[in-house]
Amino acid sequence: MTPLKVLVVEDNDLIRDSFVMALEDAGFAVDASENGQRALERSDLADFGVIVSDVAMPVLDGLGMLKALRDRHVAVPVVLVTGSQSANAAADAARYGALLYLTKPVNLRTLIEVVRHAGKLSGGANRARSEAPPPPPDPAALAAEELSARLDRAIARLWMAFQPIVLPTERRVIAFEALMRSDEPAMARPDLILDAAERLDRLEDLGVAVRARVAEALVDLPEGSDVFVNLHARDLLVDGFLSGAEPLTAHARRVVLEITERASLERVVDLPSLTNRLRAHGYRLAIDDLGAGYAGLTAVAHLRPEVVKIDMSLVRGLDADPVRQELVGRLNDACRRLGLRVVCEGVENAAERDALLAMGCDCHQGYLYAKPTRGFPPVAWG
Ligand code: G
Ligand code: MN
Repeated sequence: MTPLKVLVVEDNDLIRDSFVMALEDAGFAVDASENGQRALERSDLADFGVIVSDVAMPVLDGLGMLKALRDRHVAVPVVLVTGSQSANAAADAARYGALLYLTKPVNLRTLIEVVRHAGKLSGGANRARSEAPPPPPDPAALAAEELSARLDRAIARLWMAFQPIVLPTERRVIAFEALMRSDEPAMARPDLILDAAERLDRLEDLGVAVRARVAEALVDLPEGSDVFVNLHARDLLVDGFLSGAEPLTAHARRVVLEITERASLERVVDLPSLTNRLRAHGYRLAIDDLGAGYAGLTAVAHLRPEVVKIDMSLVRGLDADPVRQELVGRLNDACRRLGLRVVCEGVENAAERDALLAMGCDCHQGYLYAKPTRGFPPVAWG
């Protein structure tokens, strides 16, 4: 397999060299330019599968370069690296389709991971469309069109299932998590919808539709309970999200925004100011799936959430597993000392429930109590 070609655009020699070396060591074919203008002048620009670019550079900065690329309809994934913290830059970057935002100092392992991910999205090839004649219809392109039509249908037939989050000892429902579902048969599973939206770069459309459906359902949200809404990284950067245009904002005091995956947070520049603004509206924040995949402890340090949700992979079979007990117990203790609410996800049977309660984990979600369904399902207290 030919290695993915990566262009590093960075004016600082030391940083540029360290990026180039790390990416070369990871097996990429790497070249470098010292600012955005130099990068745009390259005759081989169309050959790169991923561009990693600094934001602040002399002559032409990263956002200027990104805008010029998009004006030329060059769709190569761009990973921006910034030292300065500016929410406007983040919004601009999102508008011009930057794939990801990393803040300095950049962890080189993270950089490699992000470039690898970006390379998968580009298919390793730059798609320069403006100068080139229209490509012949190939099967992959037709598949994209079909996928897009399916996603349209899935969004048109989108609805929200709700699953209770409970305090079993008090037999009290404190909230419902909203989970995306669709009646489009080709996209019955939420991961298929998310996957399509991500591949087609239409996460924003999907997020807007989801939050509109949640806002509609809130009319019937039982008294005294809140709603947990899953959010994708990019949703935070949408212009309207913090403005009156966001339908959830009117209900923000009853809304907990669940955020997952590490890249979500790294994409967002000036996270503290963003989360402050969200909180000023009344939103609370949760780290979803803690302990799974990328949702690590640093997410708690970064986001300072009000709620953490312990992933069901740590809950499964915990009653018979001293390692899971130790991990969940310690996590629960640490989070509670920080004043956070801890929700244990995916509680499926009475043995798991009782073991959790014995460890002081009092807030549960899972099939044992109710499966996600249309409307707000009743709880089986057992
Ligand atoms: O990533 P997140 O935690 O938002 O995912 C929630 C998903 O977990 C939903 O799709 C929901 O249907 C599923 N789920 C909820 N409770 C349980 C459970 O007890 N067991 C299993 N296996 N899945 C669950
Ligand atoms: Mn969730």
